[in-house]
Amino acid sequence: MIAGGTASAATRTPWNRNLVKNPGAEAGYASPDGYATVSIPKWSPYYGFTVVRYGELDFPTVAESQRIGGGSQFFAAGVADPDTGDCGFSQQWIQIKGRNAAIDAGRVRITVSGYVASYGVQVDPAIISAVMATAKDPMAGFAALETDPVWGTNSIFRKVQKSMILPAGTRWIKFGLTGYGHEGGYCDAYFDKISLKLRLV
Ligand SMILES: [Ca+2]
Ligand SMILES: [Ca+2]
Repeated sequence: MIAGGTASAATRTPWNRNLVKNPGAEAGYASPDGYATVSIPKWSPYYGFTVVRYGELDFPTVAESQRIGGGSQFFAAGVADPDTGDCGFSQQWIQIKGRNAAIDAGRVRITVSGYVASYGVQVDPAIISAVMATAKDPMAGFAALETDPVWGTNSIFRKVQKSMILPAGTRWIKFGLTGYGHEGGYCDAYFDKISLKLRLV
């Protein structure tokens, strides 16, 4: 009994812990100029989504990183797709293990949070989202949680946060960082210190 309990506790998704992997863009390399894309450990980036070094010309400064505890790198939606004009986004799938009964009883609260910023006064909205799904399948999503869009912050980061009760049937979460439109050719939706936590209520 004790051994079995320990084993199942180890495989269960923990409460009150950040479930996002590489949440601060610190794993892997930054873009050499803020424009070129890079591979981002633990994330699936699309279009121009990339990682930028604090202090890169025309991007948030090292002092701004120090103010928010942002480390040396952050995420940016990046260069807009030249054909469609679409901004980049990045996703990771999170599986919730061993919590089905609590979820289906309406007793699990999800909270997403992070720091977001954009360039100058440009309308380059940044949104953090979580799509609740029954399976690891883009077609299996049935509910969504999104932070309020933020733009025009003059490269100053703002903390955003949003939460809800996880709907019954949630087994996976498709977590995403998205630039929702842009001025100029670059989608200046910046993200850092991203978090997704579950807690029992
Ligand atoms: Ca960072
Ligand atoms: Ca822009």
